[in-house]
Amino acid sequence: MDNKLIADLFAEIAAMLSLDDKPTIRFEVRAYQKAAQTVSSLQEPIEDIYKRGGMAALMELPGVGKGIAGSIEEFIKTGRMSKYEMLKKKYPIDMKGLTSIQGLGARKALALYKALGVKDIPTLKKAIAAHKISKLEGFGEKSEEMMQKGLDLLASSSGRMLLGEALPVAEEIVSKLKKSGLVDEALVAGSARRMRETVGDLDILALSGKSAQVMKFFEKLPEVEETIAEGPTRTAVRLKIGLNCDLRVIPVESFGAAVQYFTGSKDHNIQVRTISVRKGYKLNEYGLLDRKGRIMPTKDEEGIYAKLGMQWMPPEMREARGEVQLAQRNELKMPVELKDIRGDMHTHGRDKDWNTDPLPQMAGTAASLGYKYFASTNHTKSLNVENGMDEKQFAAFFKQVDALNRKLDGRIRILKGAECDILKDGSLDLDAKSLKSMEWVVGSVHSAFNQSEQEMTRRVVKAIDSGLINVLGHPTGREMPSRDAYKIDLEKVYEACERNMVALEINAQPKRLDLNDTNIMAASKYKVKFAISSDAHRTPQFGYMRYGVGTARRGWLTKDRVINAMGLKELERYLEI
Ligand code: DGT
Ligand code: CA
Ligand code: CA
Ligand code: ZN
Repeated sequence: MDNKLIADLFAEIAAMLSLDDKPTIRFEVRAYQKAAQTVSSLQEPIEDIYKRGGMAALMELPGVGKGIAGSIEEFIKTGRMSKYEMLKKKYPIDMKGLTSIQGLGARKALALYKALGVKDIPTLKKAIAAHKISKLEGFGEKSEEMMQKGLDLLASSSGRMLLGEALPVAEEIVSKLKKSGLVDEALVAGSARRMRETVGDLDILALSGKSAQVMKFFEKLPEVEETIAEGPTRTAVRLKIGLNCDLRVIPVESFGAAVQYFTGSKDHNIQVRTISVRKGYKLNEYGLLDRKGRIMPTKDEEGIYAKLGMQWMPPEMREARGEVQLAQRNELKMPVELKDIRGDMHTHGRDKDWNTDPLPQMAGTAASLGYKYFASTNHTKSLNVENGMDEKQFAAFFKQVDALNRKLDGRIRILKGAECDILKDGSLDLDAKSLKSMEWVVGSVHSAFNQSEQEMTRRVVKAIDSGLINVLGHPTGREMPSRDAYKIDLEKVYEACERNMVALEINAQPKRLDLNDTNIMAASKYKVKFAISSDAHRTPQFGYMRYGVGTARRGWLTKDRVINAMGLKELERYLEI
């Protein structure tokens, strides 16, 4: 019997009791709090004490009276505590889940339940997203922020991690392995190679004959927190960023098969294996074996797909969504690539907005990436926290953009635009004259996320139908891990976009990736174009583009659908600017 288990139950009982306003209950609350302390600080299992001296022995413990001793006895005998269960019925709260969030104790959790009906992590997320907690007495903006951080932390420590946080670390490890001189080849496989928006763990493969040395080198890397399991072919570690990472060292004759196998996905692999069986082969992580069980050496995965009579396909497409069948018929179209991207259609930056880098710096970075153009799309006036501008301020700002464009002298062109708020009722945050003067307008929802599906759909469709926006920014509004997509009928949105020649954004911010892969696939059935955009607020964030492209590729999006895969001339023609 775990003392902590009982102590936690008592603490929770105390918290639930404290919700009652009756003054007499205070004694009981204090008693349970005290009992929780006593039990958790005991040096021996409470069960042993009970077995030795029964109820009497329990009641000798400080703060334990007859009632509480009875609860302990009941729990030891039956594994249940009726006092707890009774209160739990009254307050149906996932206390364990909620209190696992840093900055949220049982008392606060119960207060949130009473005031806002928060009963578990999903309802807490909703309350935070709707900014309900900051308005609550005794909570405020700070504690809402704290809870948001706690949620993020929880997601990153217990569950899956954002690709944008995990992939750079994986690539750093791979690069160090390559520089070590111990491996002939190394790469990131698994979900990270497939550019899934979140990863459960990292899978790194190395081609080397010096397995023991490679493993030793790997375990000593500064990114590694501790070794979990160690072996000649696989070593598993916990990384400091709070994610597990497997390293597998593979001999040359198996490398192609291993890359294919460990890239996955599992469902894709199962389909591919069926094909190999039909051909009389056997495919596993060690190799592709012929009818006689001999390894057919394939140094890369292209060789595997070729021997199976299939097109090779990018890892992003390997999710068993029909790619295997198309590849067999040689009908798979290759998706857009990072090198196809010529510009960025959603960026922030001006010197009076301290959340961003100044525009000249943004332009410098965009040019250094080889971009031919990018759209400056700062926030509009109703977004106070983001220093949104009104019509006049935009006009003045665009004079600066003109001057900068002249100075840049064709090295790169900055398009004058805005990320215009779509207000609650679907109207736009700037007047039509101001919006018409712009070359590229992103329309985005940044408020009132909790509207009904009908309201939200009507709101967004109205904005698309206004004829004043060029692209719908982050169309579902989700922010991983804490904010889910708002309720909206996306089919109606796609239809409206088709009707008005409004593009859909694939926002590349790692926490957004919005539209996501499956939505991109669904939207592609309509005659719509897409803008893959970094939404950079600072220069390094231009680098988020790869996650947007990865998501587009997961959605099988081809280059001809992507606005910012156009050259500058083509784009100018398209936009009639
Ligand atoms: P994750 O880590 O949850 O983000 O997703 P993955 O895809 O990285 O999955 P993981 O790390 O469990 O395994 C890496 C790859 O190994 C996976 O994508 C495909 C392959 N694999 C793992 N288990 C199986 C299996 O039972 N059958 C087959 N065919 N392949 C598997
Ligand atoms: Ca993995
Ligand atoms: Ca793994
Ligand atoms: Zn933005």
